Amino acid sequence: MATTLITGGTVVSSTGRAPADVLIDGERIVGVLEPGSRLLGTDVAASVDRVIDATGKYVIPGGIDAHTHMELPFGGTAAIDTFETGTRAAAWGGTTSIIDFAVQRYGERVQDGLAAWHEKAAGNCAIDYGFHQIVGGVDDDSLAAMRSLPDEGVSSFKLFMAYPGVFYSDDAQVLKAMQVSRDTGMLTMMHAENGPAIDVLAQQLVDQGKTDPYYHGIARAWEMEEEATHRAIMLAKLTGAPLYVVHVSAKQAVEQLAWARDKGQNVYGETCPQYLYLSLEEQLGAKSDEWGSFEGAKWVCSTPLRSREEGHQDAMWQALRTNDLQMVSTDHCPFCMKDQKELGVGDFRKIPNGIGSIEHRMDLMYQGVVTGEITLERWVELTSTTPARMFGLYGRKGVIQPGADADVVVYDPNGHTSIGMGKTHHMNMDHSAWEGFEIDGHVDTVLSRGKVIVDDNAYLGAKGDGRFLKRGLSQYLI
Ligand code: DUC
Ligand code: ZN
Ligand code: ZN
Repeated sequence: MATTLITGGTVVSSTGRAPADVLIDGERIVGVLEPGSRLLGTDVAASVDRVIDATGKYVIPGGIDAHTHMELPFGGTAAIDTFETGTRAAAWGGTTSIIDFAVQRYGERVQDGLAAWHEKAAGNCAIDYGFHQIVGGVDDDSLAAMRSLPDEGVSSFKLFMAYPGVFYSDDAQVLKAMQVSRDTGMLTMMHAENGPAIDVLAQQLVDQGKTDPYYHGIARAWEMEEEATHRAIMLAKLTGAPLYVVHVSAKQAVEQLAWARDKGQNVYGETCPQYLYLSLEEQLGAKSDEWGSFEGAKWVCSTPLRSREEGHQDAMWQALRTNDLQMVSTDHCPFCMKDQKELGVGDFRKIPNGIGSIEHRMDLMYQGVVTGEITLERWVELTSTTPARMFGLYGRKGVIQPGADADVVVYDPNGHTSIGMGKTHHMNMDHSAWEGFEIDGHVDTVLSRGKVIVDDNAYLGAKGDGRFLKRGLSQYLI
């Protein structure tokens, strides 16, 4: 087994930073050493197979993106990244583990949905991967099947209070699924938006000829998110289920989470880079020669972008600082403009919902360090350590310590890049939702279980490097 020493860098954890060398033996970290240490009288750097010079750089645990959708079927099409292309792009961006969502729909068996996701992913991933289970059809069979998920290493499931007729669960179904969550310890993940009310508002807008992408965000008003978040919290309280609300974008939804957390409830939430950086106003103004006012379709996602004037983005940053929100995932759900987003020309309801960001999450969140929104330590916590703890991976992932998998990123705070169109990313999209974003710093070197998979602008990984992660129950609950 090859030995590696990452030397000269500043190791950053969720609790501090210090100059240290990281010693790796095979797939594991075996030591975090004083810089220039000698072991058993020998210079460590001289006795390892490979030395990675991290002088002037940060050495951080590999990113964990706990919310991705490779090949998710949506609105008559499917998210365009496969496990191969999506995990490769993740690696380029310093993410070394993902947790994707296996899908079960009404009338299908949970076991079959999970098996289908194993089939899509096995042998195709560049980095390690786990699954949550979407339960889109809560009934007696699926409720019984859900009880076996923890044995399969799937310790969380997602329900939708949105999308009637597709993934939607009504309150009775949510209640029953949460009872399984309480009994098993599985985390209930919630898409908290009032779908039936949104569908009425969306129909009324289309009837008035308001069909542009911008109206997606008008139909999906923040009140719909606040209301559903509150309802989910109350159902979780009643049942005793631990609750994790995905893709939080409304400041009022955060207030609901904070209110429940202050009462000691096991309630958590994530936000995503799009809710920190992008806004409804910019979506309204988005125009291009090619797409006209349909350009805003590149930012159609659910929950939707929110108004900057109303202060949602600032509230998300604040919640990340105060731990009212605990982590940042991408909700990576990429669709091309051509043939996919354009399904919704003339009717925003038909635009597939999703943005691709898996490659940019670590960089985008690092900009929060640059601008002083978050500390370096909080950057690591939000993008790696808490995702590991929240989803039962901590110890193996999310930390640089002896015994942990050698998933390590060397991040160079120097340098500057501008995100451009398709050519400057490795995601399988014909555009970038992040076009024009200026990024300070960059990912230099990425190790996945000890193997260097990205180094100095070269991809050295291979499909099949990634293994399935059997996850335990959440290590974050109170
Ligand atoms: N919710 C998600 O989490 N991802 C894509 C679409 C959606 O509504
Ligand atoms: Zn969702
Ligand atoms: Zn999602």
